[in-house]
Amino acid sequence: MPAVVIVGAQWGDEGKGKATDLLGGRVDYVVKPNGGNNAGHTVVVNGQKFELKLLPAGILSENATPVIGNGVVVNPEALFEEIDGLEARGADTSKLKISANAHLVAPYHQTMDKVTERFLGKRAIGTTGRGIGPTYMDKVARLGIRVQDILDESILRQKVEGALRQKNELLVKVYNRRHVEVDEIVDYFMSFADRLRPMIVESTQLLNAALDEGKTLLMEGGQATFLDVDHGTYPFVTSSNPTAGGASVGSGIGPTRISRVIGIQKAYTTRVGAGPFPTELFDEWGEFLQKTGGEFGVNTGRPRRCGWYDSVLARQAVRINGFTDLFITKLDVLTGIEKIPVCVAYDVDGVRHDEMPMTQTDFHHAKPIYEYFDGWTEDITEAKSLDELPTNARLYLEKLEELSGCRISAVGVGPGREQTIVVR
Ligand code: 2SA
Ligand code: GDP
Ligand code: MG
Repeated sequence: MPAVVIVGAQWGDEGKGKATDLLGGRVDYVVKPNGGNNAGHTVVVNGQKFELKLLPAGILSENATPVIGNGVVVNPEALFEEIDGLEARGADTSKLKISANAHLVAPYHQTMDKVTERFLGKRAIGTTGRGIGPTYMDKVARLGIRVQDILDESILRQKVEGALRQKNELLVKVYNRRHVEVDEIVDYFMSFADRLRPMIVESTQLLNAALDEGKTLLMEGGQATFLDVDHGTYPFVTSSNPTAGGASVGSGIGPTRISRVIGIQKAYTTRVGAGPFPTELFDEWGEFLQKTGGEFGVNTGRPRRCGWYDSVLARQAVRINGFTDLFITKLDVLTGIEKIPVCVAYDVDGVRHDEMPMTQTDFHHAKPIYEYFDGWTEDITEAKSLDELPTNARLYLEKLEELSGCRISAVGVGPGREQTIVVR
């Protein structure tokens, strides 16, 4: 397996951290291609819980070299806070490499994120407030500051001057915020330069050379398919491309070098932040999933909205990403439910849609059409193979395979690294 991509197949928090951790032990490099410290990945190793935000979850895999790819936006303060936190707990972060082309998150990006959300009022996106959107905006507007800019203070100053000329107009005249000084931002970034410098690499050459030598790598997508700025539930999305194609762009690994694309999916669905969610539950079942699944944001602590598995979304995710495999997580959370509803199609104002509707308006009006599958009551958290699962749990998985159109290659039965059934 030369290059493998892991993608969130829903709205995030599917258990990508756990999947990466599991596969990370078998690869030479783990690359984060998109997002920033808006991510939140939980990895439980020997009962010890680690929460990764900006760093790839693969940093916990002893033999893999972690790489922050060109498509990532790096908040240097958050980076070193996370590194120091991990080091204090005995993790080795010394191999971390960061792409010279990755963009830097500045304090003014965070201000803009929060003020924009306030301006949007009831149309707010429910962002993580980490400045991710405004940093990607500057990247596309060609006003971004890149990691490599800290290698030369005079270049950094030129870039900051350019960025602030436009930014201060906005901050002061539109957002009613204080004027930001060039020195303040240059000094801020330069204060991280000594620690950052040794980590900076030309990451596409490094990674492609590794593949040439027969080494293996895992690309660990942040966020998820329906938070993708192109394919997600726009405008309730993040500002990067967390889909499989985005992993290629965000790491500089050509699509032909990718052999497997693994979609991570919960056995039900959750979402943090605003935006449409057809199978969302507002009753005691929603509370059941939230409580049993421990559905709270890793990064912001926000409660996650919960609902049943949506196979319309699953089919769309399989299509967009070209998944070769699915990893179904949190099957254990469904234990004890007598009849498990699965959304098979939508009803949009009286019209049946078997696939994702074309317009956002229709998706907002989509009501789930459910089929019901028999549940199980046996504890499955110790199961090591499909044979050890109750018949109805196996049938539920078979149904998901059939409805999504993609084979299931692994199943999560608990948060622990070892609580995974690997099928193939
Ligand atoms: P942003 O901050 O600009 O990326 O927010 C835009 C939308 O993307 C959603 N988003 C996420 N959704 C789920 N999980 C994410 N990471 C954290 C976690 C979330 C947390 O793993 O738990 O701690 O709250 C994540 N990051 C971004 C966000 O909710 C907006 O809907
Ligand atoms: P990510 O953003 O996709 O990496 O996912 P998060 O780490 O934000 O959220 C997934 C949560 O589910 C974490 O608390 C994991 O420890 C937990 N988890 C992952 N897989 C399983 C599983 O199979 N069963 C249970 N019960 N929890 C799981
Ligand atoms: Mg998460």
